[in-house]
Amino acid sequence: MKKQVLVLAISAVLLAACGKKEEPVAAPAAPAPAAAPAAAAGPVLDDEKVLNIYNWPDYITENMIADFEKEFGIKVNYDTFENNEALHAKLVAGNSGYDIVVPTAGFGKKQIEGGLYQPIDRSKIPNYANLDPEFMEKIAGVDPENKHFVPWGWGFTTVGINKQKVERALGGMPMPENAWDLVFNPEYSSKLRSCGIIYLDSPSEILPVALHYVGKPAYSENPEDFKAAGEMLAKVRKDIRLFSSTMIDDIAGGKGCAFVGWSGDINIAADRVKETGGKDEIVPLLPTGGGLVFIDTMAIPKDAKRVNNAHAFIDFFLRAENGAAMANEMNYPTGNKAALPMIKDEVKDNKTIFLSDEDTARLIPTGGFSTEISSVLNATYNTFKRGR
Ligand code: SPD
Repeated sequence: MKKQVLVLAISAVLLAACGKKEEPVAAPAAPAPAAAPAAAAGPVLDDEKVLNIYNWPDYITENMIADFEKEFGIKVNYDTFENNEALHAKLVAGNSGYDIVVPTAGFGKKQIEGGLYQPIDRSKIPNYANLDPEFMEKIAGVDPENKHFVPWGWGFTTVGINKQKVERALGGMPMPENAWDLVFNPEYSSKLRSCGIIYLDSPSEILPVALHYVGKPAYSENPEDFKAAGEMLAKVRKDIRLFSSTMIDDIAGGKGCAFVGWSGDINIAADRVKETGGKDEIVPLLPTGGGLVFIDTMAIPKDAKRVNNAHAFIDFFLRAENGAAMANEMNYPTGNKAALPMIKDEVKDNKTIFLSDEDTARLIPTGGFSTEISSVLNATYNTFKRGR
């Protein structure tokens, strides 16, 4: 597949984001003619030179915040959350103090519907034009007309392995055809128990892939499906060493050999092992049973106080060079089409960052659970994690 269109290719699997077909989204608004002189003079900023951002851990390039602070004279307070549930609780409680938060699009659909975000003002974001319109069309599946969400990064939840450790632990048993067997099938997980299995720690991360593995819709709304997923998970519970949504150091430090984790994070751990001269190969696998797509997005909470500063940061993030840095440094592409020529060949050629057509076709589309099924989702996960 041509590298330049790899980001576009992912679009095909994102379509089912909310199970309905959306009208094509209008091309991003071009900056109004009158905006040109203002842009040259710099964006409008709030009197208070502060910006509070709430994002996932290990999800921003090294210099992004410092560069923004220097250029705009704004002090950025940057906090992190480990799962969508934690972000959701903050938003629902209100007065979070954050000016930009980074929900996963499918999960964030109900936050839009609940009025927790204010619309983005595209006239304040000239670099919005850098975004790939086809990619934005897919986000419109959860955010009609792209009113609230601006892409941060995307990837997929998958099985990662420490190849040498897994091979040793399997002791001659061949790798399964479907990599999910390593973490969901007791025949394999019982063998990997000794070298350590790590799972992401949240209901909305584990249940979609577990549901899919047992042949149910990843975002099922049927309590019976959760029962089936819960029964499967109960059988492997004793083999899981650690639940963590910040597993990069644990992977690189050898605390586990098989992981249910995010593609980019597993690649970051792989880079870290190489940088420190480690010999083990850390690999995010591309399961024949599919990885689960996610798209994380920037949004402005409805009660945000520094809305102009938030727009200035979103515009800064959407610069082509910053989009490229997200892929080059963090192993997460961003939906920024203008960034593609600046992405390093070694990153473009990594088939676990920019997937082949065949692997793309196998991805499980992104989505979200309704508020109604949340109690079943949480109860299934908590019962599994408690182990009884
Ligand atoms: N290093 C953090 C990467 C954040 C990934 N967000 C994943 C959301 C999946 N539902």
